[in-house]
Amino acid sequence: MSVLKSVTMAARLEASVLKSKFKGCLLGALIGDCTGSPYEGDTITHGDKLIIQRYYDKLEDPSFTAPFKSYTDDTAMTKSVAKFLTDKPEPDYKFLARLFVNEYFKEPRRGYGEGVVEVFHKLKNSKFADIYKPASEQFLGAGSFGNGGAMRVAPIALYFYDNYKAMLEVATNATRLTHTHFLGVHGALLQAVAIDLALKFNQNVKINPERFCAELFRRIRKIERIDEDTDEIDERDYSRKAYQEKLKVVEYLLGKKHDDELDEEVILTLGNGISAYESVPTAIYCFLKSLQEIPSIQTDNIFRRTIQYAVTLGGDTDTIASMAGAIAGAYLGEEAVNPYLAKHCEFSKEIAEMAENLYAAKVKP
Ligand code: AR6
Ligand code: MG
Repeated sequence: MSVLKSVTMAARLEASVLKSKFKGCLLGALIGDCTGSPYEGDTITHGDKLIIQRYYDKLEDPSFTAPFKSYTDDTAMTKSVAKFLTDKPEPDYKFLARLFVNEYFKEPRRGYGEGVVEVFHKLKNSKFADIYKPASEQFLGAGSFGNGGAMRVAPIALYFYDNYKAMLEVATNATRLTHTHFLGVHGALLQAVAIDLALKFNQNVKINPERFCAELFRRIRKIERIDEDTDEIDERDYSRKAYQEKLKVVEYLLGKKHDDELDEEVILTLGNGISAYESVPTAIYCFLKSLQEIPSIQTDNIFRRTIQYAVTLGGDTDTIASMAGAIAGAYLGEEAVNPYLAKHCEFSKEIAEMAENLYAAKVKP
């Protein structure tokens, strides 16, 4: 079945299925964040992969009673984005900026990026006079290309599931409050588009990874082109096609046989860093690769496999697993989420409620 046909079918998803997918998506974002954060910054060896397998086995074991895993800035900011959508009838970006800042000053030790903290201070000190100015001044005016916009975009992709144009517009404006570099913005849009596409697949229909990737490529090409037109870019600036190039690599890697060396190649070519460019395509790859069995990971569950695989790549594990988990959850819905795995994560009950509120705010009875 073609991707487009599947998407059309998905427009007719039953209400209960849609609600379950909203919850699956935000739970995926949370679980990837909480369970990935203990491995943040690590280089993962073959032995570590076995330990990570046992770690997830334990988290899914009903008799395991260790304290929960804490969430980080990924979830702190995702919470604010969800609230921004549910609490106001129209997008109010000053409200969102205030939510980000309040959340940060309430709990500053959630692992925020080093640059973005400066934006929060400037927003607060300027009393939110010009909400886009502090972000535009980052990195000597270049703007941040960190993955902070992408890691928190899931609620926007869900809320605007029926209005693609609005989804791209709101995701852009919400990202630019902290990230103005085009790689940061396009990365957030690619993550939103991936969630949107996954959401619209019937969870019982098998996704063809190559076709999914080709559809993403088609959509990101449009997004990267739009900016070329408006910004009068030098044609030789190939980085303006950065995400198209990355998706070509995703497709190439999907065609290769799995072994530990392939993981090395994934890290070298797609990346596992804190820039959007080195993490959003990686998260998409983690999801698409996990649609099939991975020899080093023992589970039948695609949702868990996606998150576990993302963590075994090391680097920015919490954010990459969070983004990959959001895509997997949007496809599979809440039913794919092991309740014990969820219970081991701080805020899992609350994030599921936030997903329900988001659904209720959108799909009025
Ligand atoms: N030039 C040089 N370095 C940059 C640039 C740039 N234009 N943009 C970003 N960086 P930041 P985030 C580097 O602070 O995106 C946390 O672990 C720079 O080293 O905007 O919100 C989160 O969980 C900068 O400090 O934060 C995310 O996983 C860093 O990228 C991750 O950090 C992050 O950019 C990114 O958070
Ligand atoms: Mg992170």
